[in-house]
Amino acid sequence: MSLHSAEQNKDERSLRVVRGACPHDCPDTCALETLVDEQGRAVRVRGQADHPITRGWLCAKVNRYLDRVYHAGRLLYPLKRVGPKGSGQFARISWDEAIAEITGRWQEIIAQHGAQCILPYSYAGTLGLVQGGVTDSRFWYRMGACRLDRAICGHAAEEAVQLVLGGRLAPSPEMLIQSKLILIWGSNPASTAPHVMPFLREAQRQGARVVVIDPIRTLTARSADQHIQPFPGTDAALALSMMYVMVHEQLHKPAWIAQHVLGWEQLLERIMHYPPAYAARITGLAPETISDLARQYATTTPALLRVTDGINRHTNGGQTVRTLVCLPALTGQYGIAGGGLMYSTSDWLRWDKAAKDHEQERVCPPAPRMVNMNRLGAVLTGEANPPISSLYVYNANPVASSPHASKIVEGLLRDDLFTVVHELFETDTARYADIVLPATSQLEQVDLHKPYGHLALQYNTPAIAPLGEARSNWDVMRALADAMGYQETWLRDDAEAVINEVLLATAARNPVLTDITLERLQSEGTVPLTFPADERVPFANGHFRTPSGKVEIYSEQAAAKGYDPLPNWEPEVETRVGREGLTMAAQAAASDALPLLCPAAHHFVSSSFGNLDVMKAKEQAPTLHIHPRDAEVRGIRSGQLVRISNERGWCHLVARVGEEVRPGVLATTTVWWPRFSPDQRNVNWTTSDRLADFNGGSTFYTNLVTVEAVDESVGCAWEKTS
Ligand SMILES: Nc1nc2c(c(=O)[nH]1)N[C@H]1C(S)=C(S)[C@@H](COP(=O)(O)OP(=O)(O)OC[C@H]3O[C@@H](n4cnc5c(=O)[nH]c(N)nc54)[C@H](O)[C@@H]3O)O[C@H]1N2
Ligand SMILES: Nc1nc2c(c(=O)[nH]1)N[C@H]1C(S)=C(S)[C@@H](COP(=O)(O)OP(=O)(O)OC[C@H]3O[C@@H](n4cnc5c(=O)[nH]c(N)nc54)[C@H](O)[C@@H]3O)O[C@H]1N2
Ligand code: SF4
Ligand SMILES: [Mo]
Repeated sequence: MSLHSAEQNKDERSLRVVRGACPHDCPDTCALETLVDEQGRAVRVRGQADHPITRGWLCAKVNRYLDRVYHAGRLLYPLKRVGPKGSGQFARISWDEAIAEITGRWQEIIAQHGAQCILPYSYAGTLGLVQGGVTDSRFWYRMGACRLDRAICGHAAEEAVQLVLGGRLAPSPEMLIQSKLILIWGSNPASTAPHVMPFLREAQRQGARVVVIDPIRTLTARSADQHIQPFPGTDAALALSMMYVMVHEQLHKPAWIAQHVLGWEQLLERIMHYPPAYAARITGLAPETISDLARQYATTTPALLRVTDGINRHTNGGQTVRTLVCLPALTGQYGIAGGGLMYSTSDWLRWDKAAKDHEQERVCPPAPRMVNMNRLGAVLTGEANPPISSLYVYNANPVASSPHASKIVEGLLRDDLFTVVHELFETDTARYADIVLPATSQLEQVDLHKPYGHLALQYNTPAIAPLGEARSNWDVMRALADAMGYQETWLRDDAEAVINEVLLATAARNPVLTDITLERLQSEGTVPLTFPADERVPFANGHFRTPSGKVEIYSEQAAAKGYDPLPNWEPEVETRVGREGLTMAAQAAASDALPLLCPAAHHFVSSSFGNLDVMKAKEQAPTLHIHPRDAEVRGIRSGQLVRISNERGWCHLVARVGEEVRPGVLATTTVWWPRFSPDQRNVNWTTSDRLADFNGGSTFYTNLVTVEAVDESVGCAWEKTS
């Protein structure tokens, strides 16, 4: 032991260790340990050593969580706007004044226009049961506020998985080591679920092959055994063509299919339209690459398919994911340890809805209209009738992270819109607020976390007192309920009581909570769901959660929703790929619009962490990756400022010329705060608020833009803001 660590250990003996949960939107849901000194100050955050997935380490972002908690920009007091909207001019007010002003305005709105004119807007600031789920429902349902369809992330994929398998069941990452072939398809765990990576490496050491299918050479792709780069939005054609090869070479498993699949004959007919020579024209891959991938997949067992939400953010995202999810059925990979699909573990445990939401209580008015969060700009500027009169934003930063941002800003500038933002920081969204409320960080609040990437519950005990006058989401809901005169105990209970109620109600009908109590969660922090190891392989009993109990390739439920009853490839709405194939001229022109992908950045979680200097420095710049061929025709050099634009808007990015992307495809990572970007705007000034084919999903990655170099003088604008 070095002198340094000996001293550190001695120092640490005087510190209190508090167990918590990472609140961020990440499948790893890490177990945190916060070390708190005698003055009540957190001095270190680390990963819990004996947690099955966290295993003692945190990602690059949350390793610096204290930089976030004690950031100089933390909002500490309620504020009221004193300058024009968006000017960032605020004056301090008390909580009593803030709550009185908000509820006073709401009572007027309710009397004049109805509660459906008040819109709560939230997403993934924290995934906790109380500070997320319960905050999203109880108070708003009691009021009868406008409903929000929280469809910004994985809605199309979720529905696709639901239609085919009837539920989101996935193996926990530990099971990866049983796989012999792992297809990572439109997913980038090295950045977005980093605790999957050690299991992936272990699998590789034991002889498994890892193939990444992604138009971008991601961090995950760089360490794979093979990287296949299809043109974006063409994956369903690739999967159908793999099926074609399997059937032609009789590599599929007819007996398994006969027993477990609904709609095989109908699918077969579709598959026949996708010989590799045709799919090659669509995907931009060589026909041999497709045949070879099909053979690898069909002849290796167990073979695991990892799909996450990245690939679903296209106009054809629902059908794409649905087609991919059918692949394991062709070779009977469902129900095998180390095989099948790794999408999400969410449906092993679903919280009891009645206990969580209290929606059916007699005091709650009937559910009013619902608006889709992807349409926020449109909703604020005319799509909603009667118009939205008040917007209450928490757990979200729409000006940075929601599509078609210029429309959102236009809406937020409305003089007749009363906007409240509950936040830790003065985000680009908070700047447009009439009232800003200070929020607690995870170290300052109680919560319970149910992961979507593994199988252990995580309790979050507060480690420190709230900074300044910061309050948790649920505590603000309780104060608002009080001021609105709502008497119900389920709007007054504290976070522990809420957790206890939901746990008890859920445990009464789901055996995975057997013996899991609030007391146990509080004392142990991490508590694995209680079910036997042999039941941890999804669908091992051959039963699927669909109406027929089978893998539903043909789906009556899809047909009833007006979707194609079968999986298929549809060209995207904005694309260079039609049914005849990819229309990339041999001689690409500078004026050609190209598809721009904008997936997750390694050092941010959506826009969270985007205000930390250390993370900005690591991300370097809002970068545009462009292939040398496409850069050359446009006269673009690395380091140069470029303008990307389409009919929705434009922004400036810093070019990086290289082979991170295939020719004809652009990429940037998201999301940079507009405030810290050139000209105070980011890529979401160009992304579309069109909805995906399934379930109102977002379509951030169906985005054709033109690119041009800008003159050097604009370059200074980036230097100044960075
Ligand atoms: N560091 C970090 N971690 C995060 C997040 C973050 O912002 N930063 N965000 C969190 C959230 S909210 C989510 S939803 C998850 C997302 O987790 P992931 O799904 O892993 O992440 P994404 O980066 O959205 O997309 C994954 C990959 O899909 C690829 N992709 C996009 N379109 C296509 C396509 O048409 N075909 C193919 N084959 N690939 C395509 C992208 O190039 C990208 O590399 O990550 C979570 N974790
Ligand atoms: N261009 C582009 N845009 C994207 C994506 C993309 O791939 N490309 N990905 C999309 C995806 S997958 C997602 S999930 C969305 C996420 O979009 P959002 O849910 O809006 O996520 P963030 O931008 O991280 O904003 C969350 C905000 O909540 C705040 N917050 C954190 N904890 C608390 C709390 O306890 N209380 C309160 N009141 N606030 C809190 C944080 O400080 C942060 O500002 O972004 C989407 N945006
Ligand atoms: S963001 Fe993900 S990897 Fe990082 S600490 Fe949180 S749960 Fe773990
Ligand atoms: Mo997401």
